[in-house]
Amino acid sequence: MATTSSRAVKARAGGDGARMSGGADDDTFFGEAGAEDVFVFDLIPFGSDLIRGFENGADRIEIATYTGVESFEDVAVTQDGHSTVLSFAEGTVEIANFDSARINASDFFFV
Ligand SMILES: [Ca+2]
Ligand SMILES: [Ca+2]
Repeated sequence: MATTSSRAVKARAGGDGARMSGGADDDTFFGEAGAEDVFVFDLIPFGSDLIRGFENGADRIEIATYTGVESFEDVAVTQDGHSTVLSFAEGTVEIANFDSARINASDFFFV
């Protein structure tokens, strides 16, 4: 059995949007088109995760403040090819096929 990636698919949205959180390993999240999905990062560390299908204005990224990230000012946003990469104290989140210029504080919940 061929393994093309070590990345585990842990969460897949469905229905009217979902709250998705992965493990400490590297996860891939699949957002559901047209649904308001919330991608939750609340582990120390949460790994190097990947979000596919992120919808600007509909989907949100939720970060637990006890990970050391308390506001958008604590998030480093960079562009890597076609992806946006968010770097936090406890991991990174790659948003596939997303322009980093579209990321702002309204895309996050800090809880
Ligand atoms: Ca969605
Ligand atoms: Ca993870």
